[in-house]
This record gives sequence, structure tokens and C-alpha cells, in this order.
Amino acid sequence: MNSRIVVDPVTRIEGHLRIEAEVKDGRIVDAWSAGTMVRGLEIILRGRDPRDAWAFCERVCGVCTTVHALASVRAVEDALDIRVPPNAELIRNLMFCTQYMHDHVVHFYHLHALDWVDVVSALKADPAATSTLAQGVSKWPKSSPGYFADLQKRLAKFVESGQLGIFANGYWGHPAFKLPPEANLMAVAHYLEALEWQKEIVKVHTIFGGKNPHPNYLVGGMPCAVNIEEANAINAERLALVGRLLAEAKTFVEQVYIPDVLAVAPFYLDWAGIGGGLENYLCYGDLPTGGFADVAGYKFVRGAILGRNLNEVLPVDPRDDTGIQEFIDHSWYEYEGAAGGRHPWRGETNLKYSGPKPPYEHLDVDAKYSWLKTPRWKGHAMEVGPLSRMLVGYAAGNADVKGAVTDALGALKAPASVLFSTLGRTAARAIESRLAAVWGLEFYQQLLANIKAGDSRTFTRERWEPASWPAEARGVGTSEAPRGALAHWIVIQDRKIANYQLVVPSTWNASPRDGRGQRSAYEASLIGTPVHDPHQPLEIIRTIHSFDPCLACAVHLYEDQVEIARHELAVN
Ligand code: NFE
Ligand code: MG
Repeated sequence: MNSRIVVDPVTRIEGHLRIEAEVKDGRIVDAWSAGTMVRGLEIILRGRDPRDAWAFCERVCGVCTTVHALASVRAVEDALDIRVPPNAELIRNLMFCTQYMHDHVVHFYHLHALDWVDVVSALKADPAATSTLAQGVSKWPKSSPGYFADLQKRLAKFVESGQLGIFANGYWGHPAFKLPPEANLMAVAHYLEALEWQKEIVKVHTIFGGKNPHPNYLVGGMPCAVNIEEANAINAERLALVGRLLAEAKTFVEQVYIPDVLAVAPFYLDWAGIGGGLENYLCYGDLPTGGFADVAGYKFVRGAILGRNLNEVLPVDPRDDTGIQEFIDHSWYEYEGAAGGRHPWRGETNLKYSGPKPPYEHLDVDAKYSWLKTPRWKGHAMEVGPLSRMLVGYAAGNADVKGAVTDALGALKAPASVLFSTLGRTAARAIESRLAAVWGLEFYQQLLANIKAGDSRTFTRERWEPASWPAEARGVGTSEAPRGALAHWIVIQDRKIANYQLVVPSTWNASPRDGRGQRSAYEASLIGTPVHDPHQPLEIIRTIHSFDPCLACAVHLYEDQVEIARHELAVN
């Protein structure tokens, strides 16, 4: 008999996500993913000064907190043909690498680990054996028997109090948890250490961007002055702190995060055969080394893979009218005029759809069932994210990516095919965190060298004055956000924003089916997944969390109907 499992809300994510899954004989046979917040940022941006767009866009989300500002300033610079000075590119790249390490570590420990780690089982661990385990996988110094014994005592008090706090409502004791108690205790220790560490690394953002979350950006460069002798500028002391934070981050990634992934993975090798889903992968690429326009100079490669064919990386052009398109067949929107796909420069966001909408007791999955649109590349459903980046970089022969992927597969003694899975997605995120750690330090050294050579420029005033702009201009700003390919498309008319469209990573992955019935990544990845207990759908959560969902990004804004109506009135 078929049964329908509803997980709503999915927790330990950003935003509001509902998953419905049809289970037959203990396996998922169909699935639907719904974004249950309404979007509206595109509506709010209309009519504004393009130079202000980044500040609105960045507040889409507090998780991938810098990437929308980056995509936004790039879109405007692309439209107005502005080239930023080398230091601005380096500082943006440094902030990008910082963001990756922060976001990926937080995801692994605080959003995803408890899908694999049984906190309650850690109480049964032998602290001495935990110490032996920890010292066998890493030289990270916090690994003595006493350290783990103390931690276990704290944990026991917590559990005995009956108030599990941040650990409440886990599926503790579920038979799908496979780690021995010692591995569970080690992971819980690192969960708490990662909480401490994550507040340190974001200081890189506060140094260059004034604050975190939501550091400041600037069309034409970065809004920080470099002067090594000036107390209020990026001076020698602040640069030294950035260097220390980046070095500590690299140590944390290499001595804690990576060893933990490698220690946990062997217990869950069955998950290398589950959750693969789509066989198509898309990346815009990022980390420019010779300007945003020079795509060949990117560290993360741009390209697409179809049908898991690692022998061919296809070119991707975000300007191509028939390349990236958004469909709304199963989304609570209507387009003016002809239906079908829209390239984002011709994209449309309104709230005029008058058919049945939420309440959400039952999704009408044959009709419209999500606030997310459905992006497609040349008609194909594409997965975006760390796995796509590692596969595209690997297939393109990028030496750094190939080396990092090969190292990880070697450590796991596994073939590349294990990557096409839930486990592969989680491993890819760890692999690229190490690349971000290494590249971040490279960019840092280059920034120091530029400053030493006398170049302190961080922005250009070129085309700052709207009088110098053409009457109409269009731009696209691409990035690789932690969760995947991100782009903002802008149309500027009479010096104001005429159209602005964000197509974000979680929109690609979490979107509803298209008009041809093709599932997007979340839905596809659940097909075939075993479900042991429909009342504790741990397996669904494992695969969905492996994408690191951010529905706030994907649907852009939550407002109640009254507020949305007001915004519409304000801009129309
Ligand atoms: Ni709000 Fe985001 C990232 C973007 S959405 S987290 O990474 O862009 O997937
Ligand atoms: Mg959008």
C-alpha cells in the first residue's frame, strides 16, 4: 500500500520547505518539494537605483550572507561596463573563501551531522577509546581522554535534565544511526568546537565589510580603504589578523572537518548508492583571477555535465535567451502574455495568480504547489552545488579540483562513481572547503604583495555618475554561492532598475516539476530511498540536508499578504 509522508517544516535548514513523499514497500516512489514562503524581492527592487540593489539583495538570506551582494554588484558592473581594481577582486575572493569555510562547517556540524550522529549514544562512549580514535584520524590537539570525559559529563547532565535544547527532537536511537559511541562522542565535541570557531572566521568579513552577516559591498570595488598606517583603515594590524584567521580556518578544516567526514563516511557507504537523483550538473564558476569577464581565469570552472558524462563539459552562457529559463507550470505565479519559459532578462515576478493557493494541508501537486519557479538549462533539470562544482572542475581537468577529489577518493578507497549520491554531495562540500582554505591564503598573499608594491586602490569611480550611463543597459552577475550556481540579471532603464531577477541555487535544486513533468534535484534524489519508519523520516532528511537547503534565498522574502500588497502599490 502507498502512504504519503509529509515533512513540514523541514528543520535545520534556512527558510520554509515542505517535502511530500509517496512510499511503497518501504521505498520512496515519488516526491514533491514545495517552498512555502512567498517571494517578492524582485518587486521591491523595481524603480530603485541599481547601485543600491546589493544592499536589498544581500538581505535575502542571513546564511549565504555575502553572495547576493557579490552577484548584485557584478550584475550592475557588467551592465555598466565597470572593471574593479585588482585589490577589490582579491578582497571579494577572500570574503568568498571565508564564506565557504564558515557556511560549509556550520552546515556539516550544525545542520547535517545530527542526521548521522546519535547524540544520546555518545553517553555510552569510553573517553579513552574516543581519544585513541581522535588521535588516529587527526593531530588536532583537543583529543585527550580527559577532554572527552569532561565533555561526556556535560552532555550527561544535559540529557538527564530532560531538556535537550539544541539536541531536542532528534530521531535518537533510530536503527539507521550506525556510528559507534566513540565516533558519536568525537563528533559531538567537534559540533561544540565548531560553534566557537565559526564566530572567529566571520571576523574576516567584519574587517573588509564592516559587519557580518551582511557585510558592505560597493559597485565599482569594495568599500574599505587600505592604508597600512591608518588606525581606521585596513592597516597592517588588521591584515595580520586576517592572515591569522585564514590560517586557523585552514587548520580547522584540515584537522577537524575533513578527518570527521573521512571517519564517519565508512559507516555510511550504503549512502554512496542513495540520493543521486539528477544526472546533470551546472556551474557558473567563480573566483576570478583576471577580472569577472575573464571566465577562463576562474578557479571554479564554468560548465555543465549531462548524463553524468565526465568526458564532456558543455559551455554555459547566462546571456543566452534559450539557455537558462524559468518556468511556472507548478508555481503560484502567472506570466503576462505567453506561457512557457522566460530567460531572466525577460523574467517576471508578480503575485497576480488567482487560482487555489495555500493553506497547505494538501498540496495540489497536479497543479501549482510551490512559491519557487522552476529554472532549466536548455530544457534540462540541473543539480547545482558543491557536487556540481567538484564534478565540473574534475571533468574539465582543473588541477586543484582534480587533486582534491582524487585525494578524498583515495582516502575513502572508493571509485568516482560514489560521488553521485547523498554521501558524495556531503563529501564534495568538505573537499571544496579545503580548496577554499588553500585558495583564501593564496589571495591573501597576493593582496599583501599588491599593497607592498604600492597599490592600495580598492574601488574605481569610473561610471559612478548616472549621467555617464547609457539610457538602457543589461547585465548579469554570476557567482558560485555555497549551495551552487547563483545569478542576478538586471535591466536598467533611465538609470533605474526596470527588471531584476535572482535565480538562486536552492531554486534550481528545490523547485517543483516543470511542464514536461521533469523533477528538479530534491524530488529526483528521493526516488528509491528506503524509509524504515514513516513516523521518523530520517532518510528523507539525510538526502534533503545533503543539498543544504536555503528556501529564504529560493523564494526571496517572507511578507504577509497585506505587506505584499503594499509593496506592489508602492512600485506600480
Ligand atoms: Ni540563503 Fe543561498 C546559497 C544563495 S540559496 S543560502 O548558498 O544564493 O541556495
Ligand atoms: Mg528569482
